[in-house]
Amino acid sequence: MCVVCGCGDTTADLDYGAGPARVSVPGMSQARAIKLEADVLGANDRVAAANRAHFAAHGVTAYNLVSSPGSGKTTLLCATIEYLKRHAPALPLAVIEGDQQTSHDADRIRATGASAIQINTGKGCHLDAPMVAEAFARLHLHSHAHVHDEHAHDHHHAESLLFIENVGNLVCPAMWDLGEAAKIAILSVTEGEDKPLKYPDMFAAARLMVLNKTDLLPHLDFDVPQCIAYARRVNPGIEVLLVSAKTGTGLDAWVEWLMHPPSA
Ligand SMILES: Nc1nc2c(ncn2[C@@H]2O[C@H](COP(=O)(O)OP(=O)(O)O)[C@@H](O)[C@H]2O)c(=O)[nH]1
Ligand SMILES: [Mg+2]
Repeated sequence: MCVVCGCGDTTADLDYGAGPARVSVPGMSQARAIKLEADVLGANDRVAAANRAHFAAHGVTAYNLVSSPGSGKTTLLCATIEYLKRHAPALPLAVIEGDQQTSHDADRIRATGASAIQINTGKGCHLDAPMVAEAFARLHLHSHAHVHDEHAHDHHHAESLLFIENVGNLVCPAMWDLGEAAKIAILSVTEGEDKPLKYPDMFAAARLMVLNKTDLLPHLDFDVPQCIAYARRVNPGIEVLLVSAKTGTGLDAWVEWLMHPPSA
């Protein structure tokens, strides 16, 4: 007899996502949990839609970078900004940084010369659309003079870029729409190829999976084709790029992807 719940089975695995709410909240019924989630996400999604319209009106292509802590989001952003400074110096760009505490990452971005706003979420484990709306209002990205060249009305070519680095974890940011053109999941090869299967919501929500730290592959057992197969099992349409933010390998294709945002 199991001493915790009194059931007879002491070996069966536990699944707290099997109920209709897909989540267990102590002290709350499944029906109440569903209602609460619908209310909160509904409020968020209305602001996300306004963000999306606001970005479009200003020619801003926004990307929501999601990953576990330490996969290399900030390092990749710094490398991307340096790359763009060399190859597209006139392209306006800015960064919104999300972390529970500190402005370390915004400071790292500002050191490249780019504008950055830090959002500290306190106990929060993800950014939400109202936070991004408030941060965007502080950036001057939306007040830049539009360049009406041959690309100005070409919706397949980004006029300006907004990078949103979400709070590092592979769970919470998955279901929060910030108004981005795409979520981009960064997975470093030190994390293990099974992460898309273990955290399927994140990889299902992402348009692109970037495998980072490929410079370390010679030292690891990480199976790249297996990882891509796992990611496509949860999201058959997911695109994949391999990069090393440290050495610059793969940055050409990465920037090419960013500059030609996927259609909705
Ligand atoms: N070897 C290697 N290390 C990297 C690479 N990208 C990031 N790192 C390191 O990984 C650590 C975490 O990077 P950071 O950008 O802070 O990750 P974040 O938490 O996702 O923003 C730092 O020590 C980086 O120097 C890479 O491509 N190769
Ligand atoms: Mg970071």
